[in-house]
Amino acid sequence: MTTELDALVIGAGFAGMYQLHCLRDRLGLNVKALEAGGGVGGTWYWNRYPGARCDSESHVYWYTFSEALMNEWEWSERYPGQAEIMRYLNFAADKLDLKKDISFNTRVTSARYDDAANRWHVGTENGESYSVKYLVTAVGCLSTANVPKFPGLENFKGDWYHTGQWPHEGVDFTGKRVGMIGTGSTGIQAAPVIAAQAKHLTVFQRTANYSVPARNAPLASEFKQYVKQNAKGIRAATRETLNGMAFKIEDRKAVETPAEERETLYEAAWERGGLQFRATFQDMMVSKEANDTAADFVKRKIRSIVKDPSVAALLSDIDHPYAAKRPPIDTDYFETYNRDNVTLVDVKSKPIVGISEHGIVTDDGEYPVDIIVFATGFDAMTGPMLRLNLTGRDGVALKDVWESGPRNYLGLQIAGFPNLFTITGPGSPSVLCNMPVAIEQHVDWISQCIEHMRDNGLETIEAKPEAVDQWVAEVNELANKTLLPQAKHSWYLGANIPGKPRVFMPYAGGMVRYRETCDDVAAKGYEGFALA
Ligand code: NA7
Repeated sequence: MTTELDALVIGAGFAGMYQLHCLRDRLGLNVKALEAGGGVGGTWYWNRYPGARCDSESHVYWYTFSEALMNEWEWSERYPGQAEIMRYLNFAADKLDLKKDISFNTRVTSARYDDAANRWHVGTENGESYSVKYLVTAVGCLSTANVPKFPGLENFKGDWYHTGQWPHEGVDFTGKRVGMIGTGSTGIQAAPVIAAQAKHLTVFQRTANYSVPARNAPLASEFKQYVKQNAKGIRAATRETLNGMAFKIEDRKAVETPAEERETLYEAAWERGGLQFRATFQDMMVSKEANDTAADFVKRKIRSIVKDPSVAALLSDIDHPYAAKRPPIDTDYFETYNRDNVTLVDVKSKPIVGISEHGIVTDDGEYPVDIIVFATGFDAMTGPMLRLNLTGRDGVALKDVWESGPRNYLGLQIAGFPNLFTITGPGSPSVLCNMPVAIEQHVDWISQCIEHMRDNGLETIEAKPEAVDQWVAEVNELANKTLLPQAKHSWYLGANIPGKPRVFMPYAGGMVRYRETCDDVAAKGYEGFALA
């Protein structure tokens, strides 16, 4: 039995939920969403590890398309935690009555374009099949967990978990020796919480990382009131910044600011906490000299917090510019290394060679542990798309089209894959932007495009190969104007996955320019797309 629909949305996180709402309630299409998880929430459904929290502040981390939703919700903390975000997304799904049109526990395993019928045939793990005109992927950027292939893991006698596939019932670390691999945003959030409960925590660090205090706190009732009264203004502010946040990147340059004044400004930003640290100077991400001033400041902070000089040296031996990898923010991360029950192991100089029955084995010997936590990240951006096994026109597989890296137009469409739209994938600002802002822009654009097609009796829209070539070149050029590609181990570059092509994947030109480009393309009759 094949279910015939106008459209199918893959995923029911922030993106899939809004896309379902737009296509069903604004355009009146016959549409469904398929979701691998047992509920809505996307990344927040899976990432239930201790300390999981959003790095965007709560007053900008929500839907802004509906005043009713904004009026009825109130966040409790400066940064929303995983459980509160799940409550919010369930609240939104219920308000919009979305769940009745979402199939949960339904993983898409194939999607094939049928040239003759101009339909997408979509298959699921459960053996269901769908035939649809429009297919929209809302699969997130960080949904394909990366568990490194360490030999011997299958023989490990303890328990192991990847942070992105965390058990719903939680993990009790009481009295346990825990080994955690990875010091990205996730490891940096998890370490203090695990250390507070476990008998011992050993952190295995390959690349030392910067982190700035988050300074999370409950929101004061005055601030909650301010958000309620200024919701529209806050929304407008997030549409005017490069990164979809409500704060502006300062106009001043680090290289033109006297050292003493610079130090005062960094100190104030450190005290304020959060991703805003990156906005202290406008040249921080384009000038190595400017960036070095921030890098040096954070490294000095690390050395002042961590009491053991050899541990402090390892933690501050950072090999990339500040924020060239996704910059973490934390609650007591560096302070955690002052605890008696925490050990740092350098696996850059002495790599992990395997897992034994009883622990983690490096070039230096065996570290016995009861539980291994893999905070080892994701096959980012392309991973979730490739896992869908997409086949376009003439039976061409996406994995072949993207063999040397992602190729698309505006990050929205792939040549040879008609009527397939991707939300916040590679080639779009996505992970360099506050995600709900990027998602709302993409979903609005896609929905208006489908409406345009319907109103004009059009059957297919497809990116032109020459538009793809130009877009890929522009994405590369914009990245190369920044320091972002200089972090050799970054998941932005695919460098965390062995064998993955090294291509800087997100669009680094900023959300404002990106939005203007997409609007301009639409205003010019969808320039760069073939419409038929
Ligand atoms: P990240 O940022 O990709 O971090 C993964 C960490 O795991 C990082 O420190 C890696 O070291 C480490 N890692 C990965 N593979 C290995 C192996 N084989 N050996 C040792 N260490 C390894 O993932 P996160 O989950 O922390 O964050 C992902 C995003 O989620 C985050 O940026 C936010 O946008 C939200 P490496 O740096 O590669 O040397």
